[in-house]
Parts: sequence; structure tokens; C-alpha cells
Amino acid sequence: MQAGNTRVVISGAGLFTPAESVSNQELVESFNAWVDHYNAEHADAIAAGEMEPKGHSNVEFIEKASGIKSRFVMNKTGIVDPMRMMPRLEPRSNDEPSVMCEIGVAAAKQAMEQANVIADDIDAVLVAASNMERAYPAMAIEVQAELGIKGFAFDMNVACSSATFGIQQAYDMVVSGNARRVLMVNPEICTGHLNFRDRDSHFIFGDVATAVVIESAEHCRSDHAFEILDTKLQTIYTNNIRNNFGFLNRATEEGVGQVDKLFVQEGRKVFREVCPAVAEQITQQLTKMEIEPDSLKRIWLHQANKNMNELIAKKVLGREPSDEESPTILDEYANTSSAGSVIAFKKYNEDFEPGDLGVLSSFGAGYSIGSIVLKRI
Ligand code: CO8
Repeated sequence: MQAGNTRVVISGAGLFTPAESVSNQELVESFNAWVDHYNAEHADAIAAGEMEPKGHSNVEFIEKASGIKSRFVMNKTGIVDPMRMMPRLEPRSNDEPSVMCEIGVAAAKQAMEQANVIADDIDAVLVAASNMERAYPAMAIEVQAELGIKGFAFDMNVACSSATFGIQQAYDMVVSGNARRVLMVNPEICTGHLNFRDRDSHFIFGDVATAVVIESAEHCRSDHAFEILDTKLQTIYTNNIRNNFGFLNRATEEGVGQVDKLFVQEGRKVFREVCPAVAEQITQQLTKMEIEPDSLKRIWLHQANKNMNELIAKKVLGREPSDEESPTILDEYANTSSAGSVIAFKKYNEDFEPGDLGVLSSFGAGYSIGSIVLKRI
């Protein structure tokens, strides 16, 4: 959708990075120790051909297949303990901020500072993320309360595309006049729903939080604003990326604890189907806007896989992209779901001059694809 008379900007962005990081080597050591334990425990059944032995993971495969070298996490000890292999997050009372609220607020404060706004300037809060820590009250209402923001707040989930879909929601609210300014926050604790015992995906995700402030150019007090020239969203139903964890689990006991209650995917199919769809969406959008791909200074892509991003950027630009044109942060952060493209945007936009153009794009489960054309003003 293209702006009417109201020009809308991203006036600030924030990034919270967890203190702990897990390298591929540490993750693989823990996984392989668990595999050895599993194979020893089932040695008789494996010898009798009744069970398949589990295979080791390896660092070289992970880096070559994905480009990921490490990931930031909210809790390292629980993840790398081969007897546990999931984060250990201490329970919090109803009077304490939830983990998602805490990291979302940390990112939000940075975004608000860059936008040069205070709580009273904001009318709406969106928490847009792949997983919510609880069903209700909404994470967004908790973030709103923690920051002392009036107005309204709600959660939304479009998996890896939650942030771009959230930007369009915020954009629409500003254009319609329903909110002067919107704070859109993406706290992603992906390790909570990652199966660290699945060799195919144990290396994929990390934890992080990002946030942006969206408002009209007219009200903007930031010296760091990017005008939203256009937004385009698309969803296409697929079973290739699923997580069946939900409120009906209690009613279907036979499914409790099964692997489909964690992240599962057909990675190859995702790769094959998503890359052309994303490239086509961005290309169509630029064509409609009469923007030559060569006039883009940068593409801030979703950070799931380095090879995917090279392919998409190459299709969009019609040539090999440079690292500067399509920056990578997944080597250090892994896939942080909806936050990935916003991390890339936050870390790689300081060199933009007024008039410079870029595209921020997400893609993932659903499938969902979002692309936002931005101009530094
Ligand atoms: N170590 C060693 N070998 C391995 C490993 C490993 N860790 N994993 C797999 N192998 C083996 C396989 O068994 C296979 O062996 P064989 O050839 O004998 O069958 C071989 O290596 C090749 O495996 P793959 O074909 O699976 O390898 P790929 O080259 O396809 O790479 C990837 C795998 C990296 C997963 C790749 O396919 C990929 O990145 N695909 C796209 C994924 C993607 O973008 N997903 C987005 C989904 S995320 C999203 O939308 C958000 C959801 C919400 C998040 C919530 C938090 C959890």
C-alpha cells in the first residue's frame, strides 16, 4: 500500500542483545554428547535393527548450510547441558515483568530515544513476534504499562514476518489518524520453541528483541528518520514450517510432548519455494514504484540463511550483491525470526544520506512475506 497525503516514517529503532552467546562448537558438543548417550541407552534396540541410531551434528555443515556461527540466547547453561537441551528461565511472579516484556522494553527505550519521543507521545503499542510468553494479558499491554504509555496495545503473530506486518499495521494507524505514534516491538525468545535434539534444526535460532517507532513525518522530531514509501504483504498457506503448540494441547493428551509442538520444517522445500517468491514480490513492488533495483543502496533481508539471502539479493539486483548492499547479521545472531531484518536495519543504516533508498524484507512461516520500501529523509 502506498501513502496517501500523510507521509509516515520510522523515526527510531532499538536492539536488545542478550548477554550470553553459544558458538556452533559448543552447541555441537552438547548435541553429540546427547546423541552418544541416546545411542548407548538404546544400544540393544539399535543392534537388533528396531531403532535407528542418531547421527552426530557438525560445525562445518552448520556454517556451510546456513552461514550461522553463533547465536545469542537468554539462557546458555540449560541449552548446552546435554541432559536438558532447553533454556532454563526462572518463573516470575505476576508483579514482575515477564521476560518478553523486559527485553522488549530494553529495545523500545532505545527506539524511543532515537525517535526523540517520550511515553506521552505514543498512542499505541504492538508486540509482533513468533511466540508469546502467555496468552493474556497481552505482552503489548504489559510493555505499554511498563513504559507508562497511554492509549491501546495488542499482540500480533505472523512468525518471521511479524515485524514487517507490524510496521504496516502501525503505518495504517498513523495514516487513519487512530494513533499519532506507534511503538512496534519484537521480542523473540526463539530458543524456547527450538528442538535442540533435532539435528536438522538445532542450530537455527537465537534470542533478541527489536523495536521501532512509527509516526507521521509532520510530527517527527528525529534526525534519523526513514520515510515508508510503500509496504507489501503476502501470505501463502503451507505445512512446510509448523509449530502445533497451542491452547488445545491439554485437550489432546496423546500429542503432549511430541516434536510437532516445537519448531519443525522441511528446510529444503522452504528454501526452494520462498526465495523466488520473495524476489518476485520485491521486484514487482519496485517496478510498480518505478524504482530501478540499481538505485537501492541496501536490502535489509530476513536473516534465516546466508545462501538464501545471496540468492534473493542476486535475483532482485540482477547481479551478485556486495556485503554492503545485503548485510549479514545471522552469522552472529542466527535466525531471530521477525527481528532479523530489523537488526540488519538498525546496525546498517548510519551511512544513509537523505534520498537514499532501501528495502526491508521478511519471510518465513505461513508462508509470509513482507517488504517495505524506505527512503532516508
Ligand atoms: N550436522 C550434520 N549433518 C546434518 C545436519 C547437522 N546439523 N543437519 C542435517 N544434516 C544432514 C542431513 O541429514 C542431510 O543428509 P542426507 O543428505 O544424507 O539426507 C544433509 O545434511 C543435508 O541436509 P539438508 O538438505 O537439510 O541441508 P540444507 O542444505 O537444506 O540446509 C537448512 C538446511 C539450513 C535448514 C536450509 O534448508 C535452510 O535454511 N532452509 C530455509 C529455512 C528457513 O528459512 N526457514 C524459515 C523458517 S523460520 C520462521 O518462519 C519462523 C518461525 C518461528 C520461529 C520460532 C522459534 C523456534
